[in-house]
Amino acid sequence: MHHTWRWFGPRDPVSVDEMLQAGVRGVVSALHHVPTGEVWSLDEIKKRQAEIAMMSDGSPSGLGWDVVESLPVSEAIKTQSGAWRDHTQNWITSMRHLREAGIEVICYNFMPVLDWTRTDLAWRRPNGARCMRFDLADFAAFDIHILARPGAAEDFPEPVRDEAARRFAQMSEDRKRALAANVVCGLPGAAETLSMEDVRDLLSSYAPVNDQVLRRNFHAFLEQVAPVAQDIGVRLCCHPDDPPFGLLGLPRIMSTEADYAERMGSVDLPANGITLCSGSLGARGDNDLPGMMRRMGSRVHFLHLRNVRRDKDTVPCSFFEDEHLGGQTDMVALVAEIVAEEARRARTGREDAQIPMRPDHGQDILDDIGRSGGQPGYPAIGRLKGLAELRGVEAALTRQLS
Ligand code: DNO
Repeated sequence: MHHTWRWFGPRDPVSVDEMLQAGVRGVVSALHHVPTGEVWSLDEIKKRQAEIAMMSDGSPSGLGWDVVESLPVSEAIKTQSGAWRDHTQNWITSMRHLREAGIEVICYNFMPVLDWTRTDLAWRRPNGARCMRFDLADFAAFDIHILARPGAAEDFPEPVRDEAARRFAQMSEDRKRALAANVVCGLPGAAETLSMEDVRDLLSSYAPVNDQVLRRNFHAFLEQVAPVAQDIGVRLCCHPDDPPFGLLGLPRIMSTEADYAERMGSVDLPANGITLCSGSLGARGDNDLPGMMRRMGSRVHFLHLRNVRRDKDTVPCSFFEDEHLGGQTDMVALVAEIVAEEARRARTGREDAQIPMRPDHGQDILDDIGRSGGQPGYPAIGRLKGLAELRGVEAALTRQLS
């Protein structure tokens, strides 16, 4: 695996020096400051590359910008409304600029409105570590009682509804505010603090977009972008839904192996690939991660290795982000499948034999706790620990093979 690290740019409290010391070989980044739908200029791309290439004392880091995460797909494209045609052309132009700058792997997602969502961003584990958690009853309390979305109650089984009502009745105003802020953290515009009215407006823009329409719009997008990617040597990799089940009445179309197979088949080109995110997909007990890697490995262009523990095996369910070798995905089995896929690629002379991987998320441990200004889930030490564990597994498995 090619070991990478997500860096949010110069404002990220985790520096280039620190990721280098954590042992990474490459960087995953994005131009978060460019509004969604606009073109990423070659100048801005090169500026980020220069930032990545330099340590804080000005010496070379030896690191490059290897993967884009994410080149965002606008809501207009997903709903085929407003300026969606211009946005698609701009997305293609950005992709061409990235390729011109030497970047070949582009991660994106096609999740309506919600990129990711959790109810707790710093949930305490018994050993004092903090992690992110999705609690279904808390989410239902938000959806039914705080957001007051019409029809929300029907979307949850009765015991969850009852539990949500009981919890909501006992919630302080502070807890209600915190819960709402946590849930909307992964929404576009969350940084500017969305009101519940804003969230309802965002959701209502999806009223005409059901599951089938979203699948059609995704297909139309892929038909435009994938042949260009194939032609210029870019590998596109779609990130799964996080969590991988329907929420807030929105359609979800990248949650299972069948979804992935359908999307890849719809434009059957190697450039139309996937991001295998074991954490997102692992929130469904029916997603077999090692099996997915075995069956779809040739189209996996990017790996997010992370682990979750589900409270129950229902879909949807509550879960928390466990340690990288904890949780319910058999990480050793998954890494073994990755190592096998890389060996297959090497045998057939594929230039992308090494798949970029990043330790996805990490628990807040040691000095991570209380370090402010970071993105939830992206602490320095928690991720370093995850990376170290994953590298250890990989090293042991590769030694066995040779
Ligand atoms: C959260 C991430 C997602 C991911 C995008 C990829 O931590 O996994 O925000 O970057 O969904 O498009």
